[in-house]
Amino acid sequence: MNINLIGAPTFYGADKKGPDLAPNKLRQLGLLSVLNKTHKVYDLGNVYVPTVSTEDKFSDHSNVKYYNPLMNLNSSIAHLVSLSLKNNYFSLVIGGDHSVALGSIAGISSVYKNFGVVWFDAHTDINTYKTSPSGNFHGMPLAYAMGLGDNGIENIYSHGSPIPSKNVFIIGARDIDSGEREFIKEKDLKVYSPEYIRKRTIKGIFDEIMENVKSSGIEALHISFDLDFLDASLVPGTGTPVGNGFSLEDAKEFFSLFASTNLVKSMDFVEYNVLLDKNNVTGNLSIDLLDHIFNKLT
Ligand code: DIR
Ligand code: MN
Ligand code: MN
Ligand code: MN
Repeated sequence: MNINLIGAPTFYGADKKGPDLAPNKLRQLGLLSVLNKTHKVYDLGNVYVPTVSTEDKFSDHSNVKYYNPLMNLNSSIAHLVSLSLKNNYFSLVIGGDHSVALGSIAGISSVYKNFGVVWFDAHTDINTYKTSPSGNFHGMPLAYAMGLGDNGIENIYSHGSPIPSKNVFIIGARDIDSGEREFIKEKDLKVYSPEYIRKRTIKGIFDEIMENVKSSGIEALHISFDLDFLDASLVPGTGTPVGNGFSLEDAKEFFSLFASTNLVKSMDFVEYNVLLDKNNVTGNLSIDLLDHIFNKLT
């Protein structure tokens, strides 16, 4: 297939430097040659992110850091993702922190009427400005994508619309804030905890999700992969690592299964913090995982 590679070099959503360096670092570590093994890759470069001083982080919104630059970045991402999908190109967005997923989802929503989001993460990222304990945008993108909190998806991209909560599947969450727990209950969100996954097996979870996908008539899937889905011991180079997570083999098993559906049209790979990494272990692991994923996708 044809792939558009889109770098989204920001740390603003995490308020911790390092993820902004990830797209170029992954290119250095061989990302293009891995993708080119089985696909034709067009590297569109990195989307422009303006420099904003730390004193100005709350200047656009009293509860959300770097609100305007992140909404603008997401608007650009949405535009590129939309163009990619309309031309039948796979969209691969390399963060950056997880705030950039809002742009992907907004872009997809302008092309597919009924699509699903599979969110691999130790967190659920469904805080709003009202519930967020940190004010960090990377804890909020799924909420914005579902139309919770401020206008998010409706504002950043004129053709985008909120994704219904029944089309969202969150895999691996184990560090969930109290406001997020309320949303999960209220919206009856499908959140698969490590305990539940281990009990039901990875294939069992996949089958459960695919039953929902089929009964909802979902025509495309977006995978949003936060590196902290993996166990903290495996990923020193991520900003908010959490224990009781998954192995690289677990992640590969999930990806092989989702790839086999032929429904995956786009992906985010986020939260690789280059400055926190030790001897490139997280960087090299990322390349290994991306190699596996894109070998399976056809
Ligand atoms: C926490 C941490 N739930 C917050 N979130 C994330 O700040 O909202 N860490 N996404 O990766
Ligand atoms: Mn996340
Ligand atoms: Mn996370
Ligand atoms: Mn946390």
